[in-house]
Amino acid sequence: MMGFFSHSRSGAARSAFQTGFPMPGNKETRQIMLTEQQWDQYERDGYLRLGQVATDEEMEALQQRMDDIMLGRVRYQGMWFQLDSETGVYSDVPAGGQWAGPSLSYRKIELLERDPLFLAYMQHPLFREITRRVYGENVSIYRAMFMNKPAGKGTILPYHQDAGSQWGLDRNPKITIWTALDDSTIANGCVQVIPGSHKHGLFSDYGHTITREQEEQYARDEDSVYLEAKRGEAILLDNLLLHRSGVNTIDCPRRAFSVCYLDAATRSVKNPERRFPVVFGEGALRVEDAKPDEIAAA
Ligand SMILES: O=C(O)CCC(=O)C(=O)O
Repeated sequence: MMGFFSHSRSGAARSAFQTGFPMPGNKETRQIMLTEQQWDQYERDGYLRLGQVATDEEMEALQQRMDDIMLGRVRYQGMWFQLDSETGVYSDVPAGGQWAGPSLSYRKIELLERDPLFLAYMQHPLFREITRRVYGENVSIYRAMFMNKPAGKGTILPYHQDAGSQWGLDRNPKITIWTALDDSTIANGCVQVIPGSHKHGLFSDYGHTITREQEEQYARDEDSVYLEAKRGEAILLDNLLLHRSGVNTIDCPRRAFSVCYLDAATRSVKNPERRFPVVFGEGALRVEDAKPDEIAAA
């Protein structure tokens, strides 16, 4: 782990500044706080481009690690895997579960907080500042998720919100930070959003996807924005923002890493004993404790 995201160790702030956070207009300005203007923009649109938070080398290591996890070269007990559909149709996505053998056709993988590289990334000082402003000192995660549109494949993800009773929480999550692990374009199924749609609140208590009528009224194509992003670009999303993504029509994958942060006081209504992994504040996971259960010999 030495040398990778060393901000998570003490001495860290210096490395984080070296890692850099290029903001629009001034690539030399190292910034780990958002300006009030950026917060206003986020509140207006429901999303905010954060720029590239990690270095190119760090991004390459995350890409490589993702492939290693999919191919079974690096294994974690209990990590959750879901293969992509064969048809591109959302209702055909197979149920998830254990690793199902080496394949680059996984659609979703969760529990990436068990991996030291991904844990270090999600604990970046900028994300610390953002989550502090939204939730305060103690922050957990609902999920740390790989979202993949495999080369020439992918499944249409219909417009939805990331909140509502199906999440089974005693309060709705507020923010997600989505990071492109590859250049993300219209051709390979980038995320598409309806700016400002978070202001409508939750479309149904059930949350998640919306009805055809709601889509016609609130998610018109002409009001949507494709969030094309360069590899490494991170985007802050309000969990109530309507968003979707399409299929990948090119022969390179469109991989992404999406972390939904929670107030650490959030509890599961189905299982009040359940504790969500804490990433900032009291009892936060430590990168040095995150270790693969198995690393296959090269
Ligand atoms: O990456 C995608 O295609 C969709 C991501 C998404 O829905 C999420 O991060 O909540």
